[in-house]
Amino acid sequence: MNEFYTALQELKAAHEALLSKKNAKQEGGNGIYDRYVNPILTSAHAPLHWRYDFNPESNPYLMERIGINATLNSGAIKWNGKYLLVVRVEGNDRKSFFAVAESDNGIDNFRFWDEPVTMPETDDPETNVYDMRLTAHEDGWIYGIFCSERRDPKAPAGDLSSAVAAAGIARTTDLVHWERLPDLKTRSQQRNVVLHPEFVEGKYALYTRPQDGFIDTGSGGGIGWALIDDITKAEVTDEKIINHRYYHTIKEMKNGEGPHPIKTEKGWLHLAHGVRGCAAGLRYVLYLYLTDLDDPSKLIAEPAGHFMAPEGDERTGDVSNVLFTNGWIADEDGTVYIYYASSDTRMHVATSTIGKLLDYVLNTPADGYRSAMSVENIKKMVEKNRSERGNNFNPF
Ligand code: BGC
Ligand code: BMA
Repeated sequence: MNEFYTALQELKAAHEALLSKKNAKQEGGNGIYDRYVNPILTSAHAPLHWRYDFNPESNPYLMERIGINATLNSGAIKWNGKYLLVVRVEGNDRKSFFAVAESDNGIDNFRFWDEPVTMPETDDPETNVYDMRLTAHEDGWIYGIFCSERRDPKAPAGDLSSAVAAAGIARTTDLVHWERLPDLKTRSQQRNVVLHPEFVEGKYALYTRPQDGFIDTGSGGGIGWALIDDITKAEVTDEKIINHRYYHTIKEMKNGEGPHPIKTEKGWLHLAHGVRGCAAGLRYVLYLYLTDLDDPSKLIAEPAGHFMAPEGDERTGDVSNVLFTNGWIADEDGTVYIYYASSDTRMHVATSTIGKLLDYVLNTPADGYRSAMSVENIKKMVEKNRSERGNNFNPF
């Protein structure tokens, strides 16, 4: 018995040490954002009381009864002065669910709330839920739109992998009690659906990602835009693509909106992911683009290539070579907290500012779609630096 309690104490002490660990900015960097030394959430951060039965009689070996496999793709919101993530927590059973984790400063000491979110199901319950985007809408509700996935009813008997993805919609005022609304009605499968925070032409506006199949976007794909009359019976009737896929770019195979865009004086600042296929599988990276303040569906700037790509330890995990994001927080002082997951395994934060991100989107060369154009961009840079050499400003 004593042994049990000693072991339990050690377990709790190690957990507390992990949760209270301070984070620090990584040295170096590219001037655009800062990465941090430690991931902000891992499976080991999951509360012990979700995983262990603390009773020595029913759990004499102090075994973990319910294993947590990963903490990934999290929605984010600043709420009552705290930085909250609605984390996709995945159990060893491969089911994911949502759980809120809270931090005072947005960069460390994230702690899960006592219990995972109880998300109401619809009449046709899904198998799995994931990747929630949070939007505090001007209608007063906080919405969570997420992927609701079930086995493809048309799949042949032996095919236990084919699935269909739809957008689940729920809303809350306290992030504890959620009202589930009907899933988004749309012609195609949908993942990566995001609610714009303001009404547009008096309607709710959604970023969508129409696709033909579960994985393949097929002839579809691109980030779409749709206006919705009634969010309690949301249906996409008309959808236009506002951010396209292109051959030989970081989003050749597919792309999708991350969290909802941030409103800035120069336009709506968007964070998205782009995917290309290669011998190692799908490679997911993050990119930014800017749309018009008065017409959020109108693209005004988009730097070439990725904004962030997997680096170092981020490169490996359950699904290696993946950075994915569905949450960021723009603070009152202009700091932007970018919450991203690496390789479908753990959560990280990177920080930047609205000023820096706008400078990045407006002054990074756009994609010329050909090697020769990339060389031209570098030559322009060299020429600029050469002409400024005379004034001792930038010797090289
Ligand atoms: C997984 C997602 C993944 C999707 C497409 C789902 O079953 O849960 O993480 O994005 O498949 O590969
Ligand atoms: C999906 C996404 C994410 C995931 C990624 C890589 O399509 O929706 O859930 O991070 O694939 O596996």
